[in-house]
Amino acid sequence: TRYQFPDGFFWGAAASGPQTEGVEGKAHRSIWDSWFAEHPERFYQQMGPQKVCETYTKYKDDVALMKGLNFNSFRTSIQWSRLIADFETGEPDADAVRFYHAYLDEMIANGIEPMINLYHFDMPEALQKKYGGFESAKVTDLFARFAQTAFTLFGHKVKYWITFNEPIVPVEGGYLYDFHYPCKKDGKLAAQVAFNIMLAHAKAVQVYRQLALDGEIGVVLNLTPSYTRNDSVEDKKAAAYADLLFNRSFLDPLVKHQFPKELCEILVANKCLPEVAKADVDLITSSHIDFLGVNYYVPRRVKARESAYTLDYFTPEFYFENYVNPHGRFNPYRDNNEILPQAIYDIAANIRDNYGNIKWYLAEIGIAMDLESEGPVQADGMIDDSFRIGLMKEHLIQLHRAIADGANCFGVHQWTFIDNWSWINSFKRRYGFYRLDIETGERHIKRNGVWFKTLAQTNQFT
Ligand code: BGP
Repeated sequence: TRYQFPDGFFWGAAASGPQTEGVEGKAHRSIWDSWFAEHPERFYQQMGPQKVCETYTKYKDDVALMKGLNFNSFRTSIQWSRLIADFETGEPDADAVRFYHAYLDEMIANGIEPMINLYHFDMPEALQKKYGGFESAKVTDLFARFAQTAFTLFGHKVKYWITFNEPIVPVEGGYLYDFHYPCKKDGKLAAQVAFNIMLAHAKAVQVYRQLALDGEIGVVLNLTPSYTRNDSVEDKKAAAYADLLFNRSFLDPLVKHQFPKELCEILVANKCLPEVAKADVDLITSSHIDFLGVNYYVPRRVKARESAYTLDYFTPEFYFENYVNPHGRFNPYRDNNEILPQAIYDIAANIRDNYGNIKWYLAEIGIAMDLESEGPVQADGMIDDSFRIGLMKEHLIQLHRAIADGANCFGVHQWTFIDNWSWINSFKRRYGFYRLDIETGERHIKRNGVWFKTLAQTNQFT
């Protein structure tokens, strides 16, 4: 069978500033730079965001590699802690302005549409220390100022803006669990931060509308569907809770213009309702996005809670238990990563049926391979990730079917372009089209990169 995608379909990759640029020329530190400096032991092999793939100096060669893979689009992020010299006024740093202009110009000159995100987990250290980051409503204004600076500087060349990538992740990582700084484990604070992130998003969208630029603005959400053991009422309820807390918490306010009533009830019942001004709620629910980005990696498996909840503060797991599907298909290169291509179809159907069929793209799809750089290498020296090609195909077949059934999807970006540094996992899990040799900084194409090159050129695969 031949799977043909709609004309003008976006093909490319996603990455982020903090995971690729390196620290050279950077005006300020982000919480990742400072957390690593203070606690290197929290990071896999004690490798931090200091020496990553060094896009800051290698961007020209890298854009040539993108073009070599026939990308017509690419997402990265502008780092708040690089672009802005003065966080209170939003005044930019001259060197950062030069760098981002040069990088964007290079993409555009090579026929690659830049999609630019403003926040990829990277709160400036100074704002975390002074105000508690998004714990404070003040920082939502400073974010809007940063956004204004970025839109004003680059808004005539960037046509696709994204306010936040996976906004729920810093909430989970930093305020429910402990895989992002500041590791506070406080349900009420988590709800406050989530609300303030939505407020920051809405303020940035407002600024963008006021500037009346010729482009679009959206948000990227990780919409992991929840699947149950069986059709029992209890399990179905558990899945509905997981969906409410992890997906609808951001999706409903930002796309459907409403905070789910059930969510507010849960927050009240658990004494986690944040303090909010009516005007801020209205700003969030009246703001509208032009497109949605969706990240998908693995399905969530939940069941009704069977054991007692033991944490002394609120987390979503109060309402369900995660479990490993005994009949699941698993990624042999990464423990406990279930493979479920069908989830792509389910996500698409949900957006089509419940979210006004808003225009969306698959902003990250990634097949993780642990320690891949030590894995199967072919005689020509190329990493043999044909496993990844097979899985990409299976997921894309589901997307193709969804489009045939009316999904309003305009593109696919793989996570990621060149193996990049990934938060506390550092370089453990690899995802790139290109293998990065950490010692030398050299980039080597993998089998999947060769396959994608034809896909992006022909807009189809068999
Ligand atoms: C997404 C993030 C990316 C990237 C990816 C892989 O959630 O948007 O920034 O990190 O996941 O993550 P990991 O390396 O943790 O598997």
